[in-house]
Amino acid sequence: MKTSVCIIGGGPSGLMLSQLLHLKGIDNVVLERQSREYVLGRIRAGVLEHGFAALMREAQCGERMDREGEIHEGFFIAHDDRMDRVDLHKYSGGSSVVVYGQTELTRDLYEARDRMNGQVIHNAEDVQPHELTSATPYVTYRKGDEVVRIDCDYVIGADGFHGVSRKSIPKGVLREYEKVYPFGWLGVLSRTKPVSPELIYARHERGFALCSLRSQVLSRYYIQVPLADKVEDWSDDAFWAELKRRLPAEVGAKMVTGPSIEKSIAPLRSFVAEPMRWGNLFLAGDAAHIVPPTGARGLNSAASDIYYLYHAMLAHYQRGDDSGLENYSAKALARVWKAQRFSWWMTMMLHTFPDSIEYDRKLQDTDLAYLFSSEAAQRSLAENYVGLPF
Ligand code: RFL
Ligand code: PHB
Repeated sequence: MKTSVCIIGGGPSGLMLSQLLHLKGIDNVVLERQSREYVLGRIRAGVLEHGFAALMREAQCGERMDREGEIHEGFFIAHDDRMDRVDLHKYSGGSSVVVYGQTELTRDLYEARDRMNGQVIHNAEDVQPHELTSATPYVTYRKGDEVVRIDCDYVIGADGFHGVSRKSIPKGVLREYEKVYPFGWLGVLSRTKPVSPELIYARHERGFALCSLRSQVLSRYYIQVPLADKVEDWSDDAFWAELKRRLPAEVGAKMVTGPSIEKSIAPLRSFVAEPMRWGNLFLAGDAAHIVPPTGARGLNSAASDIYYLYHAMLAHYQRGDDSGLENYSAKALARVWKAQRFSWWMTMMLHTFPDSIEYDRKLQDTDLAYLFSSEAAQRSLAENYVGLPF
């Protein structure tokens, strides 16, 4: 098989790039290890910055997002039994975020790829890129007993943190920066009315909590848990009781509880791989960087990678201009590190650290006190949360 761009990974990053390139007549194939049902069963991001929403529209996939997604112009930070509101709209110069689940967005991208007869190959086993520094790279995968070879100009590694693409960059070239946090988030999805129309990030001595939502009838809640905890350790009743304890009393009292329809634990990690290009391999999204979910930046950092790659590929195929491809890694990493900084800061300010000393906790108190006493600090939070320009 021959194509221009072979994209490894059919998550939001890979599908979005595939759709954008196809709309401009650039031939591509997506190889996904899992089935479509499996990919759509993962409950992940809920908050999209306006830049991501704009890219969805450009990919002609924004219709349902614009109809069903909710525009949020602010969120709350709960602490010390009170709630302070961050006015995103006011402090970001009129911007906002869209609350629309990653599951729905991925479904929209799959449907768009189907409509255009895009090539998305599921259950592709043993995907392996080859000859990445040559002018004729190729990717192989196995389907049953058959090994299929795809010759291409470029390989895109959009295969997430555990993918194969990053691992094909030689150890002497790849530099990895990582910070692992000593806790995870236990998330519950439930068919209940959300406790608040806007998100609540809660700092509490028992641990962080987050009240989020997917719609007015579907709630998404998280609590910080020790890394050793297992999902089976947490009954629904125990989850709701702990969540309520970590919220201001008046919020906890209003909480509507119900059976969980999904429950999972995600460990928190900050990670960056440099460079994001090696020969004709380009990394994008979680394959190259991970943030703790506290700042809602993960998928949004993938969006800027895709935006830069898309424009670099257009310049190459339409005008023979390779400057975008040459600059991709440096340009993407500059924005990636800003998302790292913001997510790290939100995480440090709002979580309870098992080995913290009283001095650390005083600094956390002061961080919050400063935030809500300074318009400049709220402006800084808001511009990062709605997304720095691409
Ligand atoms: P994905 O989604 O991991 O997709 C990669 C795809 O590649 C496939 N794959 C392979 N395919 C072929 N061959 C191989 N060898 C392969 N290895 C893997 C995988 O099956 C998969 O389908 O990466 P992508 O596309 O870069 O998208 C990244 C986002 O998924 C991620 O950044 C966000 O979910 C992070 N995130 C959030 N981001 C936000 O912007 N806002 C949020 O509110 C937000 N909340 C979250 C989050 C992530 C969370 N978890 C579970 C980590 C909340 C949580 C709890
Ligand atoms: C979510 O709704 O899953 C969500 C929202 C905001 C975050 C992280 C996760 O910061």
